[in-house]
Amino acid sequence: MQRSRSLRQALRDKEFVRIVGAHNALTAKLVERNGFGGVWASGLEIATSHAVPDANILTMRDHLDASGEMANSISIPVVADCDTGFGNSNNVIHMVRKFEAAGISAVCIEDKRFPKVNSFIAGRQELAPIAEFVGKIMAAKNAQQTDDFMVFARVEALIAGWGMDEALKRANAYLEAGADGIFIHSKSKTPDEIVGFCEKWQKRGVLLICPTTYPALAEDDMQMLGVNIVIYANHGIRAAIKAVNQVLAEVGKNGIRSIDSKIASMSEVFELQGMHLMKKHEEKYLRSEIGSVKAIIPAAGSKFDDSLRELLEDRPLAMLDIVGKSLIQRNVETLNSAGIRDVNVIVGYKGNEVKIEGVKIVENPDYNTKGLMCSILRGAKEPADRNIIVYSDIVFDQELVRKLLRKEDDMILVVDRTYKKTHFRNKELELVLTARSPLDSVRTIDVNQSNKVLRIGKELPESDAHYEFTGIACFSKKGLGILWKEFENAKRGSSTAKDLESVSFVEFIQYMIDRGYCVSAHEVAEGWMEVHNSEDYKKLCSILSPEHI
Ligand code: SPV
Ligand code: MG
Repeated sequence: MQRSRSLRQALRDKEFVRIVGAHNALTAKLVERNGFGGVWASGLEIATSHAVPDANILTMRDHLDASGEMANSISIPVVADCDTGFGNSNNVIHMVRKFEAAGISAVCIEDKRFPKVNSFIAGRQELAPIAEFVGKIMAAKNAQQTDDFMVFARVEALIAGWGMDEALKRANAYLEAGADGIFIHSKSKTPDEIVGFCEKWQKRGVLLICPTTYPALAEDDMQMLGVNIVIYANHGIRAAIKAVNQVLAEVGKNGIRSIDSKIASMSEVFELQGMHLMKKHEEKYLRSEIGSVKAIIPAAGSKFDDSLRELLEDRPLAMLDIVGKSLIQRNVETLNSAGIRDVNVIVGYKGNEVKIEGVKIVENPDYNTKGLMCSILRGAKEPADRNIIVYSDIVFDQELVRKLLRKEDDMILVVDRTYKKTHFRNKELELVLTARSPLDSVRTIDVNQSNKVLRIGKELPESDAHYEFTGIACFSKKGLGILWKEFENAKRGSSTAKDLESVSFVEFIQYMIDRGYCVSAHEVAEGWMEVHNSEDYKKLCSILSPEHI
């Protein structure tokens, strides 16, 4: 239901509507969250938020901007406090068109002379002649475009000290001129004056009150007196002033060490901003030349080299601390800086210890019985245009990722030609034989020649191998789809489906090659390192320590 219709409908349904003052989108959102029926775009609050007097110092544009932002951020009705209408009837016509177009449900104008001053300020409280204000109401009603938009007329006779009869006379005249409701204002410290008005008014039309100075009047009594809308006009901003002052005073004295429990959490702040929704939009709409990109990091396994045992007592390898930052955090940051936001981490062994923000965690409870291939496929649901798979025990630089993303082949493995120089690493390497030999030179350029993987695996004899697989691969949407399909077909067709579930990534890649699929090799000689054992670990820490950098 449209917002303006919902306010009119609520009044038609004889609902008692509570509206609360706000001065911007954030405060309007807080009003909505607390279950109120609408927002009062308060002139006092908007002026205060600009640190100027509530005395028509701000322009109509200032009020319109603030009220429009409020309407834009919430779905409950906004009633805009439009002071005296920002001028004469001509200004009122312009005002109604603008406020209605901005999604405001109702405007309220008051029968004081321009420039007005806030009703609680002693001294100058000049009333406009009745005829002049009646003209404004007629102008406003004729200017509105939709039937549901409402114009409320505010009677300031009690504020100005002109007495009850004058207040009733004015209220009647404004209702007759077409006002959709009368806002009767009082600055009395007790409810008596308003009660007196209500009794004489006898429910002649929609009635609004603003009990700032007479808070003792209970809502039940208001309803019995025929009040339809109560305006709690300024409690939000007064709460904010007090809370901000208290917190800042404490911060001034003691710093921020023990302040967190007294302020909103950052996640609450992001929630109010709508960050969650923005992230969803990003996934859907933020596209680059290469289309959408997803990263998959299988980090479920429980195996690691004995030399790392001491460092990994309470955590999986992905959480290995490298100079104050976990291995996985470093990799996620690298992927993010290469423009990849959709990062999926598959966890299993000590999965609860994988604490990292901004990624999707995918659980693999079968990490003990199922192999790497199963883990990867868990994270590969809903493939993107390009899908990067990265082992969790390596680090790499963003340039490598960027280059890889520029390649168009459907299945690409990043292979390193320098492995022979480092093969003392005492590790079973995943070796690779390709159709073309490595670029056999120290200095070389990437000529973007494609090379085809012929064989891959730990069993490949070193004498036959050209490269080592780095643990980084890239699949197009089509390539990943084929991988999925072949895995499912193999499971279905094979009498050894159980073995298939424990298959490693490179074992399945060899299976794909054997079935005639083309897997390309992207050759590198730098840009990545593994953390296989404590030697690797120490080397990496020294490279990444601030002194080294
Ligand atoms: C406002 O909130 O700006 C009002 C109500 O007009 S009052 O401050 O009570 O006049
Ligand atoms: Mg006001």
